Amino acid sequence: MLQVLLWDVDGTLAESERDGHRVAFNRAFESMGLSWRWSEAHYGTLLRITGGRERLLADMPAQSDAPALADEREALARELHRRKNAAYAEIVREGAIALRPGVRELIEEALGGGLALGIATTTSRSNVEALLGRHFGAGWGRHFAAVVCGEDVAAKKPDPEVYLRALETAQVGTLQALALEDSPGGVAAARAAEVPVAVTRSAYFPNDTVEGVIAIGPGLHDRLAWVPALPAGAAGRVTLEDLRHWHASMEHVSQFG
Ligand code: XBP
Ligand code: MG
Repeated sequence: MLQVLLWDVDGTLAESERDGHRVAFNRAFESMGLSWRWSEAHYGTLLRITGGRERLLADMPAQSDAPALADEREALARELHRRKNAAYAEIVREGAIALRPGVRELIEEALGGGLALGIATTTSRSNVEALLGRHFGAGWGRHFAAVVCGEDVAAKKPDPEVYLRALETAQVGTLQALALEDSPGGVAAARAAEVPVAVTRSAYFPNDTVEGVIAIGPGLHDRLAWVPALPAGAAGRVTLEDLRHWHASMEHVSQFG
């Protein structure tokens, strides 16, 4: 039986990449006198690499003025990442990053309906604190049985570690959990941990191939646009009952991009 909802953060709780992390990376470049700027399209390709510091290192070979030595690159990536996270928190505090439609309602319904909540993300803890603090207030952590972030794992998604730790912390088995994800890497992580996963398509992963998930849809705001189709009912957002339905039937569906 379903007992805990494990939320991915970037792309799932909020469209935080294009107008949040990307803009913050560019502010960090500027603050260090670097001419590097990540366009919306280029950032989309970089999102294949999970983790902001890892993303910075992956892009350095393409920058002619990046340091030559591996140690220097590491140090620069670390400082840029620190500045990026500070800038991201600022952007979130200014109110620029909304929750995706249907997210707040589902979280509130879960809290009222006896379903535990967890976070399973590869983003930094400070980013999670900023986003959830902004939208649910300073005491948001009280409502979450597990909050596993990038710093808590040795290997980020698509490695299953973040999910395995979330299950362990929330003290539930794989089949008592449901992961909500938006990216192929996130889906791979949940599947490798054997956690059933539902996909809310996001701006940067609108058509990517997704296989072996229990539901796929354009977002939590429209329950009638999902695969597998839900039993007839009113139009509107995806409800807890809808998640329980998918989880109980555990059909495996795929969409090919
Ligand atoms: C998405 C990510 C993160 C963020 C940036 O994480 O890959 O790397 O883009 O985060 P998820 P950091 O979808 O699992 O929440 O800069 O803090 O690494
Ligand atoms: Mg994501």
